[in-house]
Amino acid sequence: MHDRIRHAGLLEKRMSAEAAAALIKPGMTVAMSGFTGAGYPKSVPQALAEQMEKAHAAGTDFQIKILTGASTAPELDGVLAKAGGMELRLPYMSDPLLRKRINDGEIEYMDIHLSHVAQHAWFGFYGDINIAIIEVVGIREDGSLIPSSSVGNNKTWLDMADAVIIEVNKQQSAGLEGMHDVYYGTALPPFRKPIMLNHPEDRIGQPYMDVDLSKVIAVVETDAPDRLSAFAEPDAVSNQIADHLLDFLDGEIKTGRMTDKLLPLQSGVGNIANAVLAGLSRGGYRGLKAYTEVIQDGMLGLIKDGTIAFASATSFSLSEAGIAEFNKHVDFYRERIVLRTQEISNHPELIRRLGCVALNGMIEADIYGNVNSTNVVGSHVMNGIGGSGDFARNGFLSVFMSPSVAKEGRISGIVPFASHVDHTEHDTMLLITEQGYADLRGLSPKQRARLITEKLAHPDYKPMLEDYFERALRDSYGKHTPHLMGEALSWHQRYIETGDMRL
Ligand code: 0RQ
Repeated sequence: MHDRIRHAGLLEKRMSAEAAAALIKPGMTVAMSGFTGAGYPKSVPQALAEQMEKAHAAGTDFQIKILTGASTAPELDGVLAKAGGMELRLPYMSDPLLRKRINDGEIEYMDIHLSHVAQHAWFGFYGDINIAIIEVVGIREDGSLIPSSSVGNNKTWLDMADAVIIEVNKQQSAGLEGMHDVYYGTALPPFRKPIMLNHPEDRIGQPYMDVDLSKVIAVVETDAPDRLSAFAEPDAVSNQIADHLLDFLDGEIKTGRMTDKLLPLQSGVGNIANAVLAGLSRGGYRGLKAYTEVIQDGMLGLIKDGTIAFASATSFSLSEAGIAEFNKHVDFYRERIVLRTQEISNHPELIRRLGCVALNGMIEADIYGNVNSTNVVGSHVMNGIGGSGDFARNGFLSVFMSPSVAKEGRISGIVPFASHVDHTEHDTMLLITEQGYADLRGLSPKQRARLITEKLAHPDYKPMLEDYFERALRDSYGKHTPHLMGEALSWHQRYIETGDMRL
């Protein structure tokens, strides 16, 4: 028997990616595996894109709606965006070409909290799911599926879809088997029950995914690596941000709000979050826990050196070196990592119970602490909110970090009014730039405005913010959250007109 496909019936369903892609028809809703460039189908989407291009060349429209776990890769989002084959895409994405098409107004994109996606699908908000395409490491004798390098929404897609295409990727380490915990206890209101997970390392599900074998219409074999996520080497700015976070955490330990084991860490995506995590190893912590979505290189390093004793996530997002390290020591990491469905990794009930410390990047914050994670100059989407809102709203601490300026100083990361709000002032507790940190807990709006300006703003922009706030204090319609409405977004408008927020 085939060593990766150990079920006789499914072995019979093997076919080429082209034949499997031909089963997908225009107008369908197709749900795919994949989360932060890991565990996405590698060959059927490429074959589908070719068929779409042929159809378009022949004058026939061929578009589908695509649902995933989170971001995928050029072989999925990139090729389908290029082929003009996407009518709608949700939730998180990060592919440059897809981003461009969305920002050019050619593709409808729905940005949704990652914990909401599965339940919204079950509630029927996205209509029927016609086909699920799911990458797995292998198929067991009983037909159950060994999940791949991400779990994401795969359980939901397998359960809900009318038909299923399975990609078996032999390049994924067989050592991933046993690392997953797929929870089958979710129900819909009013029948929901508490989820009995009390520690990041608790196992509440099963290592394999079930699939109704009668729904499987194709099994495709692949042999290709995940997208490799290259991270920028931590630079002076990200190291300063990490140092401010370490200072703050030391203060929390001294006041007794946390012990030196902290509370379970969540770390977002991107260069800053990755660098900050790597910086935590300088803090001298041992035996920490993580309850997070994504394991980037920085976290793998912390697990290796013992800073983090255990990490729960839904996905990996590793560089080439990170994947090599993981594959080489997979038995070590399997004892210290569990991958769950994203409805559990990002579940508000569990994040609140565990008291996560949420560490996420941001695009900009305003003087009152509203945070924009997604839309540059209020309209150009970068990646999406991902899970940052799940953790920021429900965590013990919500931390947002960014350099104080972007684009060689032409953009300030601290502005009078956020041009798009993902996390409101009610959800943000600690903001950090390389200039310092602002602890907003227990402060009123005007107190926040003074502290944010003083501690976080770049020297080029600090006098401008002080001037704005003083005039707002004097002339604002109301004095609770003083603003000059005609001027609040003028920095962004100036950037659009002159390419620089500075006067
Ligand atoms: O642009 O790529 O052209 O150089 O944004 O910025 O500073 O390298 O920071 O990689 O940490 O990303 C918010 C995007 C930050 C990320 C964001 C430009 C900047 C650069 C990247 P270039 P940095 P990071 C859980 C958590 C939302 C999702 C989330 C993110 C690029 O953290 O996607 O948190 N967060 N999920 O130049 C214009 C500004 C800018 C700006 C930065 N004010 N104006 N451009 N940039 N600030 C994980 C998941 O949910 C899956």
